Amino acid sequence: MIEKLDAIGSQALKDLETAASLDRLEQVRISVLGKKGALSEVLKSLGAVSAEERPKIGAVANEWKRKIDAALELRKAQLDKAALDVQLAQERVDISLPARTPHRGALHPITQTTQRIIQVFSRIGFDVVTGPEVETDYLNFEAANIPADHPARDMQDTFFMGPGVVLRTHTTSVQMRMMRAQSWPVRILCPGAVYRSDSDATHSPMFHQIEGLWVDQNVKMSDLKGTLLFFAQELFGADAKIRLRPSYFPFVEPGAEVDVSCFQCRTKISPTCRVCKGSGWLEILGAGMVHPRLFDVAGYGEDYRSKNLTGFAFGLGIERIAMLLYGIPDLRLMFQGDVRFLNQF
Ligand code: FA5
Repeated sequence: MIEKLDAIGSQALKDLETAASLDRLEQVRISVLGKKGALSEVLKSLGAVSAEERPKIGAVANEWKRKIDAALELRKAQLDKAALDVQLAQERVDISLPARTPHRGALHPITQTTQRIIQVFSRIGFDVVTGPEVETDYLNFEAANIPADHPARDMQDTFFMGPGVVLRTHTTSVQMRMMRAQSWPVRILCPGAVYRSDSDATHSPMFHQIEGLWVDQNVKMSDLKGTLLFFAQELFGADAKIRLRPSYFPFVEPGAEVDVSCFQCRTKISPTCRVCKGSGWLEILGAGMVHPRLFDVAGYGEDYRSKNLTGFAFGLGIERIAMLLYGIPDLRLMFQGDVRFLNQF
């Protein structure tokens, strides 16, 4: 029986050594060690052997089983490695091929402009706050001194969401929210999207504004002028000038439109300048001193009357500033998602 085991064992080792595939390896394993394999069959007949012989034969069988397992393991590792080598050779990457140029993204001009404006005002102590785009008619209009029958409502063609609810037409609504929610002093900057039924090369139904509000004791019109001059010079250059023209906004008194000197014309106004159309000035925002009625709505009325509480506010269109800063001729380009346009920023 020992001879038989030796014959099976050495044949198995030979077969394993020459097995050329994992399938063949498995076949050899089953034929020797499987339930009906040659080695197993011999072990099954062990019962017929004398008790004396049995441990010897058992030991020989176990030794062969160990050798065959080891040989199986070794050959499997060799075949696995060979298969991996073939796969690696097939999948070899040619690193000498020229690479595809990655597309570089950039922040949208509206985002860049917003960030630049926020940077300027945060240097003089303005905190950024935001509010909802779907707003009550009350906070968008009534609280800002624009009652339902007020002709000023026509200045901002409104999208109504339902009774008493609008898409905010300006960021002045955030001013009103903040003042009602907290006590003075207030020095805030409110950026965000606003909506009006309006569409042409310089007007979009959705656009962005930044509102500024400073409320404290003895805030004066000259503080407003100084703040806006600082802003204009930071954004458009140290030689920028501003001028205030009287204007009407129901939530300020007095109110003004603010122009910045044309940064294209610089020292001499050119009658053919495409930026300022020869006027030398560019309108950039609306501003004024907070209307006393707003202080009543905010609950600041008594301090306004007894503690000389005053304030200024201003509101600007971010697309308009971006158009000026980057020389963008049509506002609609900013909303079309055309990468040829966006790549330039
Ligand atoms: C206002 O919205 C006032 N709330 C601003 C203000 C705040 C004045 C505080 C005084 C005190 P106006 O309607 O002018 O003002 O809009 C402000 C700016 O938004 C405009 O100068 C313009 O640059 C921009 N704007 C207005 N309508 C559009 C539009 N449809 N598309 C793009 N920009 C617009």
